[in-house]
Amino acid sequence: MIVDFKLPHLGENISSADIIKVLVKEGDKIEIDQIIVEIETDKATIEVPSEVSGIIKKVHVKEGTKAKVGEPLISVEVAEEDKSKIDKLEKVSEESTSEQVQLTSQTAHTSAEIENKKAKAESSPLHSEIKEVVKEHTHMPQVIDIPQDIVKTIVPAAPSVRRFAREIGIDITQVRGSGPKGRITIDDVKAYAKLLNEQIQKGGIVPGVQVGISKEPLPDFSKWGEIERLPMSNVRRKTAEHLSYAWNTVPHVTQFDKADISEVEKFRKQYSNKVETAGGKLTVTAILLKVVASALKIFPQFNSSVDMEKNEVIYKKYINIGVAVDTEKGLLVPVIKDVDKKNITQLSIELSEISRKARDKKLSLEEMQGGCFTISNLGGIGGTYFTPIVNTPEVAILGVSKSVFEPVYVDGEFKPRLMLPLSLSYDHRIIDGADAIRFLRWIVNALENPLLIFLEG
Ligand code: CAO
Repeated sequence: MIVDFKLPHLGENISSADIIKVLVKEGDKIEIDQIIVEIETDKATIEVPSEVSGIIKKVHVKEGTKAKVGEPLISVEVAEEDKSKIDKLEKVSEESTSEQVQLTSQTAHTSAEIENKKAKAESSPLHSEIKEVVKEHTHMPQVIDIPQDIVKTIVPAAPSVRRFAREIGIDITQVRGSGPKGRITIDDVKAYAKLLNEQIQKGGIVPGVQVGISKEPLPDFSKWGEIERLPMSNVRRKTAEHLSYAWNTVPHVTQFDKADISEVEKFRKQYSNKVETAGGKLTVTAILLKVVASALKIFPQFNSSVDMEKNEVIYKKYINIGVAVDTEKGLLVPVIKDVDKKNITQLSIELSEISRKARDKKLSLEEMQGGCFTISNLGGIGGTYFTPIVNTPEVAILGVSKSVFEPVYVDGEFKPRLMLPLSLSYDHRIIDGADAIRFLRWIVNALENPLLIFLEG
């Protein structure tokens, strides 16, 4: 049986993508989840995995060209054992809407057949059970408002799985994938839906569901003057949704402090040429990455996540730090992996690379995932202090503002010292105020006495 594997739906307002790399050729035997092409939208570079295994009969796209959503990427002669997978995909009404279909057999389906399948999927006990739960709770003053298409580009799930989630009212971004590379399966969605049901019954907090917040209708702004309505970019919509979720679910506290970075600045100036020759830019952000990595080792609760469903705290044994990057499209947070194992020159090079990639829209999904803690440095632009929002499921974020010379009382006299304002926002469910100020003080001390990193970090 030959199936066409088509370019999946990529999000609202995205009708096509650039084909960056074609990683397969005719005659290749491919496996499920094997990456077949790399595409680029205005948001990021995305690897498109196959949903079928078999022999490639035809490759329909070429590198450097554009493909429309729904256009066939490859035709595959599907292996026998894959037929059940296709059946399963069809069962969840992959073909039940008039929207783009990613996987279709060459056998045409009549609209009556499609309607039949849709009715079948919708009458399945799980489908109606979950719909019922969602419906039952929508009369409450709450929002079960789960925009799906914004994040399709960064959620590793097949369109059929996304569609299934959407049909039963589940926010797929909240579902943890158990498949290869964190891929979300239909079973993951069902398990999450079950959990959601249980949590709603218990009255608990459910990720992705904002309980107790009613929508306020917007006034008609045009009554007071000219207005213009423009669609939000994907990055902006995703940021808005993620930050609202973080703000609504995390009890935030922000702690402020100041570090005297006069000596760090001398070091930075002294070695900036050397680092530049190596391909990086020695900035306060690169130095902070090193300092924060040491602090996370000493204060492991800052390198954790909270699992309220299981009443557990997850401690991570690795140190990956996200850096907020201001781009034309909005805020992106690429993640530098294993920061504790890299020196400041390596971190400077990597930081320069990922910020460039973020601004050039070249970040891969992998480069934006797996963060343990975030640094947000607005100091290059200005400002004294700010209150950053914790980048959930992380539990703390360090905001950095502009360093300025201030008179500081040292050894009986005022001296001009370069002072760096720091703002630490943290999740008060897991971090107490005393822990937060100890953590921030350690960072300040390490910036003022970098040997502390070798002594304790
Ligand atoms: N105080 C004073 N000067 C600072 C500074 C600070 N805290 N941080 C950076 N600078 C200076 C740098 O030294 C550099 O000066 P020169 O060009 O004279 O060398 C200049 O500002 C620009 O720095 P940079 O941006 O090139 O380098 P960086 O490594 O410090 O920052 C990055 C990288 C990605 C963090 C930054 O470019 C950026 O995008 N910041 C915005 C982050 C953001 O939007 N956060 C808000 C998120 S909402 O919580």
